Formats: sequence, C-alpha cells, structure tokens
Amino acid sequence: MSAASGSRTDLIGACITVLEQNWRGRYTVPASGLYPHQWSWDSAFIAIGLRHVSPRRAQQELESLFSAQWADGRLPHIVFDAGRNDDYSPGADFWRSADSASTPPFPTSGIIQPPNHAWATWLVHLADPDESARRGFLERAYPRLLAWHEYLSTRRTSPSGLIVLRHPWESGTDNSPFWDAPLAAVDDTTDGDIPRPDLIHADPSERPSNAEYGRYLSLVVRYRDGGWIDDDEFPFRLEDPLATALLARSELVLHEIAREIGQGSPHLERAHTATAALETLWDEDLGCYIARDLVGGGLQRYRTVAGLAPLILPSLTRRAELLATLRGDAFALGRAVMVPSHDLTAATFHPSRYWRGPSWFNMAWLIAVALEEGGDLDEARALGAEMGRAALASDFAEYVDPHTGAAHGTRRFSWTAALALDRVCG
Ligand code: 2M8
Repeated sequence: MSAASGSRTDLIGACITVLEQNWRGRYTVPASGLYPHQWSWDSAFIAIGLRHVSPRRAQQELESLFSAQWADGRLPHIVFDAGRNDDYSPGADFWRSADSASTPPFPTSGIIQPPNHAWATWLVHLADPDESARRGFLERAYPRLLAWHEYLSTRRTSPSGLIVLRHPWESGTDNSPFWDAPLAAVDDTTDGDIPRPDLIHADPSERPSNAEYGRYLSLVVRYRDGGWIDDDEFPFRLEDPLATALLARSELVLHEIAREIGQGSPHLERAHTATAALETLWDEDLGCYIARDLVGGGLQRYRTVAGLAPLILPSLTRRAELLATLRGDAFALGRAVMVPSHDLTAATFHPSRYWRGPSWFNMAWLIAVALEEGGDLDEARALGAEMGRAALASDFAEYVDPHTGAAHGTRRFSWTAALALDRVCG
C-alpha cells in the first residue's frame, strides 16, 4: 500500500471513530463535552458524512431532528438530551419549550439555524436510493422539509426574500463581526450569574464574552415570553447571506425531491426569489455579500465567509467576483489553511476567536463543493485534501488557525470528521 493510500485509510478510520464516539443511538452530538445535545445544522452536515458509513444511520440522524419539528414548521436549533441538563447553558429549563402548544413532546430550543437540511436529505438519499426507497425516506422527509421551508418563507423572510435572523445563534456563525453592532444595541436584561459550562471545554478567550451572553439570553427571554411570535418589533433582526444562500440551494434540492416522489413543486420559483434577493446584500467595494440590520438600518460591511456562501448557487451571476475575493488577500485560497471565517486583513480579524477568523470545516466544505460544481477542480481537490490533513493533525478540532492550522475550540468535533470524510470519499 502506498503512503498516500495509507494516510487515506487512516483518515477514514479516524473520522469513523469520532462519529461512532459521538453517536447517541438516534443522532450524533457535535462534541461529547461542549455540545452534549443534538444541534440542527450540525446534524445535517454530520448526515452528509455518515452516509458514507451507514446511509441508514444518516437517515436516522435527520429523522430524529425532524421528529422535533414544531407545529409551526420550525426546526429547533437544539433538541435536548434530558440526561445532560446541567452540562450546557442555556438548558431546556431556560427555553421552556413545553409551555408552547406548538412544540413536540420533548424539550427543544425555540430558535433556528441555517437551512441545510433538504440538501443533506437529498445527498443521503443518493448514497443508497434502494435503502431510501425501502424505508420511504424521501416520502416521510418531504412533508417535514416542506413545512420547514414554509415557515422560513412566510415567517422568516423579509419582503425581498432574504432570511431574517432573530438571534446571533441562528446564524451558526454566532460571534461573527456581522452581529457586533446590532447585538450591542440590545438591552441586557439578565440578572445574576450566567452559567458558562462551555468554558470548561474551550478556552474562554476564544468563546463569546459574558457581556455577549447576557444579550444572547435576554433575546431568548424576549422571544420566549412573547410566545415565539415572529413580529417586527423584535430588537434583533438581520438579513443574512449564508442562511439565504442555503435556503435557495435547499429549495433547488427540494425541487429534485418533489420530482422524485411525484409531487408538484413551488421550489424553483422560491430558489429564484432568494437568489435574486441576495443582490441587495452585494457590496461592490468588499467584493462579497454582507448582512443588513433591519432594526438599526445599517449594513454590516465586513468580509466574512458567510458572504462567500452564495457561491453554492449554480445560477449566481457574481461567481467571478466572489472567486476573486476568495483568492485574494482577504481569504487567501490555497495559501491559508482552508478558508478563514473572516477577512485576514481586517482589524477585527483574530486567528483563534470563535467565528472571527479561524477556519471552520463546514464552511470549507461549502466552498469546496462550490469550486467542484463550478469546474475549478484542482482548487476543490486541494481544499478537500487540506480539510483531511487539518482534521487529522488537529484531532478533529472545532476550528483551526488559518495561518498555522493549530487546533482550537473543542476536539473530536463531529462535523469536522463528517465533512473531512465526505471530501475524502468524494
Ligand atoms: C456553536 O453554537 C452554540 C450555540 O448554538 C454555542 O456556541 O454554544 C456554533 O458554532 C454553531 O454553528 C454550532 O451549530 C454549535 C454546535 O456545534 O456550536
């Protein structure tokens, strides 16, 4: 066996071990210490990797999340494991989802995460169409996904068709500079100590501060006590390019799913609307998409990897401009380790602070897929290989320094393993 195939085998084996360790019978936790429950967009990314190991388990991963869907169609960002109540904050007692008539019979959070689920569902189906057909996977998933997208389209999009987030946690890129000014304008109404079990598992200097946590919690309280109503009075509302790009991509995929199971489809039109709406977030000077604060009215003019995410849309007209930004000094494709989460040249860049510079494997995966689908095969392959190397060298870190590849955050992180596995399995 050659050295190259030996390291490929090592990588595959190590990825599978992480996924096995974090499997909890119906779903996979992101990391056993820091994140001991099921997270929404993590599960979709994890299923994309799991399909190479066990298509059936990948289906269960998504189905377990779908079983936590609220009556209004939202997929909650966390589904809690009651046995780990004190190990993550805010826990189930804080969200009090059972007080709402709209919720499933077990505890969840009440906010959402970016909609990558339909895309993951389709990729899992394609991994083993026979097993999928035998279990009626698409037939059962489609109504869930339809309700989810219905919720997003009717309750969570601005008139132009962009997804509106109501909490930084909804972005998945929680501590991105996009949310700095809008979050600072939110009143911190919490009193007393804020429990931070996360700081046992990750370096406090990398995680969001207590001041940010105070505002995170006060937003949850406000949303919760208002009955989870998506009104326009809410003090944090931002249009986000990453969630909108994922919605558009997922609508394209939902069209495929609907066709496969013989259903009519409103999805292409919705994909088109979301893609067109992204143009209102284009920043010519920065050469990428940005976020817009609907409360303070300001454009959040930062280059972040979220602003490159529309590259995943096949019909995007800005592809060449976005690729120029990706290859330039801000993101240094091919020179940095994977893709930094924030502009390497910005004053706000930090190599190890959470979502403010370090490279994340899920974002590298999105960019690698976009490069591959757009025909930039050498760059796609190189980025995929870099993901594998960085995953193995960092013991499957949550994120890595884009200059050195040094490990940060928690280790043995599930989507790191799943997405490195997906790239190596092709
Ligand atoms: C991080 O977010 C959670 C809150 O949802 C946290 O910081 O405690 C983010 O990286 C998010 O994108 C991810 O889904 C979650 C679990 O991996 O961790």
